Amino acid sequence: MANSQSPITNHQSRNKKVALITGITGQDGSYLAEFLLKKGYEVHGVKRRTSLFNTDRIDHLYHDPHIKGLDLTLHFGDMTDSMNLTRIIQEVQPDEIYNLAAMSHVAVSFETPEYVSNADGTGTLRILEAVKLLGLTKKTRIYQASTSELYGKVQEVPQTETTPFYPRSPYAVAKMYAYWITVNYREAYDMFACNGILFNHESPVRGETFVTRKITRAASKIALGLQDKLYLGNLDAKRDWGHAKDYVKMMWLILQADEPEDWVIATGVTTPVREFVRMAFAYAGVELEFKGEGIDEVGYIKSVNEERFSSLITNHKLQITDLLGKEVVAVDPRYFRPTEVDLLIGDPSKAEQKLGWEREYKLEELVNDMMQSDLKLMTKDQYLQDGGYKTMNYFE
Ligand code: NDP
Ligand code: GDR
Repeated sequence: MANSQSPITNHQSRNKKVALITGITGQDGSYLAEFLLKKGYEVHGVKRRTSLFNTDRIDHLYHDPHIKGLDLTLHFGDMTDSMNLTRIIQEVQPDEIYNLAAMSHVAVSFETPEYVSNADGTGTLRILEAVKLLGLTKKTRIYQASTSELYGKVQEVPQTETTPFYPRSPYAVAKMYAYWITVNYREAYDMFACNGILFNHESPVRGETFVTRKITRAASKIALGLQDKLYLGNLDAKRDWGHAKDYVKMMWLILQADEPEDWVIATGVTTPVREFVRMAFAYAGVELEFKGEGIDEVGYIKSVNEERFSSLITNHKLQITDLLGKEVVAVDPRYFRPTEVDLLIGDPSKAEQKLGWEREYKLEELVNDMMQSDLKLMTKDQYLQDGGYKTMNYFE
C-alpha cells in the first residue's frame, strides 16, 4: 500500500458515522476497520512512518488514494506526538475514537519501559486531552484498549470489572495509567470514555512473536520439514484466549451502549501454553507428549495420524517414521519474564448480560483457523524454497 496523505474529510456531506482508529495497522485495528467499513462507517486510521511498508493487514481494505469517495483514510501519526494527534482529531472530527495503538508486547516492555509509558500511558492522555481541548466531549466517544494484564498477579479468580489490579510489567503499569486517566476524564468532564478490559485474543494475523502465533507458525513449519524445534518460555502460564474477530465487535458495542462503562471481555476458559502447543500439532495429525520438568521439559512426537497428516501436508520432506519420537519442543529460559503473569481467566457475565456478548469461536476453532492459515503460508515458503528462491528466516 502506498503511503497516504490526510485529506480533509467530507463525511458531514455524506452523513456517515466517522471513526478514528489508532493502531489500525495492528491485529485488532485491521479487524475493526473491516468491521466498521462493513457497517457503513467512514474510517480513518493513524499509522506510523516506517522504513518498510507496514500495512499488510489492511491492504485488502484500501483503495488507491487518488480514487474519490474513500471510506478508509490513513494519517501519519504517533502516540508520542500530541500536536499531530490533536491535528488529526481536529481534521477528522470523529464520532468514535478507538485507541488501539500501543507497544503491546509484554516481554519487550521490560526492555523499553520509558517508551512504553509514553506511548501506551501518556498516549492515551493525549487523545483524551485533544478531544477536550477541541470541544468534542459531547460528540466523540472514546474506546480505550485496556487489558487483562492489569490483573497481573491475580487477586481474585475469575477476574471481573471489580477485581483489584496488580500489574506485573512496564506494559501493564502504563496501561494502568491509561485505564485510570480514561475513568478520570469520564468523571471529570462527563465524556463517553470507556475501557474494554480485553483478555488475550488471537487470529491468523496475530503478531508473530506472541506465543500462539509463534506456536502455530512453528508447528506448521515442523510438519512441513522447514524447522526442527520450537523453543518456548513458561509452558505453565495459563491464558483466556479468544478470537480477535469476536472481540472487535465488542469494542464497537461498548461505544453503542447507553452509558459509558468499563467492561471485561473474555471467554471464561483458561488453558496452559503447553495445551495450546498440543492442540496446534494435533491439527496436523501430530500427537505430542511432554516429559521432564522446568527448563528440562521437552515435547516429542508420540504418534502421527497418517491420513490426517498426508491430507494436509502433501509435500513433506520427512517420512512419518522420521517424525516419530522426534523432539520438537524445548524450553529456553531467554523467553522467561522478570515477573510473570501465571493465570488469567475472565468473567464476562456483565458484557454477556448487558451487551449480549456471544462468541463465535471456541479455542479449538481459533487454533484451527490459525493453523489452517499458517500451513498455507508455510507451504508457500516451501514451494519458493523448492523453486530455488530464498525465504525469510525469522527467529521468533
Ligand atoms: P498490535 O501490536 O498488533 O498492534 C499495535 C498497533 O499500535 C500497531 O498498529 C502499531 O503500529 C501501533 N503502534 C505502536 N506504537 C505506536 C505509536 N507510538 N504510535 C502510533 N501507533 C503505534 O496489537 P493488537 O492489535 O493485538 O492490540 C491492540 C490494542 O489492544 C493494544 O493497545 C494492546 O495493548 C491492546 N490489547 C490487546 C490484546 C490482545 O490480546 N491482542 C488484549 C488486551 C489489550 P505498527 O504496525 O507500526 O507497529
Ligand atoms: P501476553 O501474550 O503476555 O499474555 O500479552 P504472549 O502471547 O506474549 O504470552 C502469553 C504467555 O505465554 C508465555 N510464553 C511465551 N510468550 C511469548 N511471547 N513467547 C514465548 O516463547 C513464550 N513461551 C511462553 C508468556 O510468558 C505468557 O505467560 C498479550 C498481548 O497481546 C498484550 O498486549 C495484551 O494486553 C495481553 O495479551 C492481554
